[in-house]
Amino acid sequence: MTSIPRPSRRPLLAAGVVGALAVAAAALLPSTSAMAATGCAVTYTTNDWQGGFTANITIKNLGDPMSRWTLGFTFPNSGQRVTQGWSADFKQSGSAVTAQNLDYNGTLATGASTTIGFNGSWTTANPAPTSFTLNGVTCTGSTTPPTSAPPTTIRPTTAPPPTTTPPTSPPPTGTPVSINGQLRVCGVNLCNQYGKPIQLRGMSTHGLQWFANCYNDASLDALANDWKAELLRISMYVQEQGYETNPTAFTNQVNTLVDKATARGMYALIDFHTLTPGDPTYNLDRAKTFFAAVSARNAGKKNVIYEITNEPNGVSWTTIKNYAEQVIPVIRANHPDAVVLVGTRGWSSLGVSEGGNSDEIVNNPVRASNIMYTFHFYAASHKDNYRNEVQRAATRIPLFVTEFGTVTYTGDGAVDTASSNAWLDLLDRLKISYANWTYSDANEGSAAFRPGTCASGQYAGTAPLTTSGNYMRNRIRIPNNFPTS
Ligand code: IDC
Repeated sequence: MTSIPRPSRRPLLAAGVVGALAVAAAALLPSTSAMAATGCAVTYTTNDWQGGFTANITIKNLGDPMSRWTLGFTFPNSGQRVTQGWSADFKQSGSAVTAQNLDYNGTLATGASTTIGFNGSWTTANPAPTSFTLNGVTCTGSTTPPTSAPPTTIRPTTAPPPTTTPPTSPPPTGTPVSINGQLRVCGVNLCNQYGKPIQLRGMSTHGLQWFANCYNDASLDALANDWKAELLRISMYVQEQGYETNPTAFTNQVNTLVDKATARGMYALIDFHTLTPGDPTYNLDRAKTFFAAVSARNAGKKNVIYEITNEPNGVSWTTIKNYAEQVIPVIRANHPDAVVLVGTRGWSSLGVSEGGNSDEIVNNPVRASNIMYTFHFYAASHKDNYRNEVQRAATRIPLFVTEFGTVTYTGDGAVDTASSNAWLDLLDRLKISYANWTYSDANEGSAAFRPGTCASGQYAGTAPLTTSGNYMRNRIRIPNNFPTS
């Protein structure tokens, strides 16, 4: 990989637009009639950059309990579009937008709130909508913050109650999957079942065609219990004696490893490991066949994530996007709520290794929801200019580091500790999930185990580890305190 250094640029981040506040007639006025209780409060905030934005919407039901809901609003400006929504089914017609509840969040008790959101684009300006409806009832009130102080008579006259420190709760017990459940993309983050951003940390297999003897109950026990990893990336090469030589056998091997990850409460990332040729379209038919099979087989699982192409290279972003828009529906037809990951241009470098950057994705995102874009790096080869681009992109698109090495991009060489630290500190801070290349005993610097380890069958502890393995085990073992409410 070559890199073209670019000046680091910062996104134009406008302060959040503060939108509608509480707007329940019933709550604000003295009750004078026995009308059915309807009312809602909506908060609409955005983070804006040139041409795009992320919106978060909190809906509070101030009326009778409801079991399903549809939020409606109209964009003031004709250039405003919803591009990718989450936690609701968004539809747009002209400037009018509706967002309908999903299966899991339709019930809203009186006083209950739910939060939904979307990524959007705009052309000339991005003003907040001026009114919202919930099940057709207008959430009355202003969408701009009050400009004058409310009447003093409704201000509290006593000092607020003393603050009490909430009891510190012990870290949640359970496996990563039992704690976090079904994941979904929320804004630029990966969120758990409580809608809270999390980071998954784990390891990637090497090519299954070469290192099948490294993936068994003993090695996966070590990964789950000794390394305390949350994620196993299952790297199924398509060429190089991989999938194309025996689709059924490789599909079965992937499914067996999904089951082993599931049994240990880890997330399983199914990697369709395209590499050479770099045009994913070359493998489009194989991808459709493979993903139809694995998504049907694993549809009932909460812990499966799909990576539809490893490292596109030598092709345009448009080609990758076109591939993604053909493969994602195949997965969604069977496994509608699974997170799907899309490789990026230049060996999943967000385009940087081919002289580009993430603007091409921001300006032309894949038309699908609940997806993330992948970024790969090798710490001894890829440094500040790549880190700057990740930092810049991370405010605008959801990122997942499905592969990285502590060494050079050849997969070999010495561990670059300084650069690896800089990378992992950045990913931790941004809550970007990662898988390290590789959980294998390949005779190369990126492998976690010394050659011969897999034949010996002893994986736990530090004795079998290489420098890279020891480094990664220490990083991954750091407790990950997942939010549970
Ligand atoms: C490398 C392996 C190496 C193998 C080679 C074959 O480490 O043993 O001979 O693939 O193709 C990637 C790829 C990944 C590479 C890795 C290191 O996704 O397949 O593995 N790498 O070169 N992208 C950047 C680096």
